[in-house]
Amino acid sequence: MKLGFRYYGNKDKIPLQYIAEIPSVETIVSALYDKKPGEKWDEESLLALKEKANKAGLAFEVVESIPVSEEIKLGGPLRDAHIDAFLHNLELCGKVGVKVVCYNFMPVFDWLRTDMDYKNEDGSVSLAYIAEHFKTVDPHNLHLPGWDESYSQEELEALLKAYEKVGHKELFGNLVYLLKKAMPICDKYNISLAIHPDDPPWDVFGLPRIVSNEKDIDALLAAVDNVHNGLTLCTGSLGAGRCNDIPYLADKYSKMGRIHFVHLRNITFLGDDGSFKESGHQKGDLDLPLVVENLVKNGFDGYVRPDHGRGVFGELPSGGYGLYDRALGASYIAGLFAMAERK
Ligand code: DNO
Repeated sequence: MKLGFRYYGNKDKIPLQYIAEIPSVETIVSALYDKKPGEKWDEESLLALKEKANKAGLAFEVVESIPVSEEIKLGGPLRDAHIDAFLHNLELCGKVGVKVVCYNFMPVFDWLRTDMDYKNEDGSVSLAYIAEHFKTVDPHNLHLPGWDESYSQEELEALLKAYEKVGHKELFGNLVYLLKKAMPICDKYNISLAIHPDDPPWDVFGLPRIVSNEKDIDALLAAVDNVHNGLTLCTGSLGAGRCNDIPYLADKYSKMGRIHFVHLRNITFLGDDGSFKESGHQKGDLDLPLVVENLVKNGFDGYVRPDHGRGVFGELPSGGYGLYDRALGASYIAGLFAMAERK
């Protein structure tokens, strides 16, 4: 496996040099974050990012993400123009040597949490999803921690309305439509698309989600049966669904060669109502050593990165993307793989 670390470009508070100093990290996981969904990227900026990474001794082989516009997900009138831009960006990634592009197809919201500073007993701070708190969140008057205000309340209303006509079936059809257009570029550059599962893995605010469990993933891989149509196995996202057996899914989809990227973090369930907290990488209810064992057993040679960390060592909670706990996570992941590979 190749270990990566997310880097938010020039606006990232964590210098690239620090990332390069984390043992075993080989590549940044990054993107052109100032570009909007549906907008075309330019080769110079992508190359500049690559050169910056290379100067620090790191590769740039994973993009997270090329954002998918709501028009594409809705199958709206601008869909084809936005798909053109998506394909253009994918092609640029291929040209500059990126191997995997992570993306998601969640309507309107990406990952969702209700609490950004859940206090752990040891004094560290986690992101959490508390079902009771979620009940008080009103999408028509949205105040959600971590919601990056990608849309104004007005835009959000319009989107919620537009999605009234788009159920699971339509959303799935729109994803397949995009993927079929993307595969020739993936084949040409040997670059893989790796969809990020829904986080949490169930519908929210009545919006459909279609990458939440084994059945969803089976349907998606079968609909576009090309090795470049693959998965980001995000253990923490899928793992929040009690029906998802993560070591089993890791085994099944790596055997099929369809896992290209792994976000490896743990969660701890808080009761039976869907609540959970992110417990870093080492501790929690998911059996990550077994996940790694299964990946290695099947010859997995894709990319892995630590995911959201806790706030530790006095580092302010930073939406999961601080340095310290992710660096601890990277070391833990490297250790798990070293052991499994030795076996
Ligand atoms: C959260 C991330 C997600 C992920 C996107 C992929 O921290 O894992 O925002 O980048 O869903 O498109």
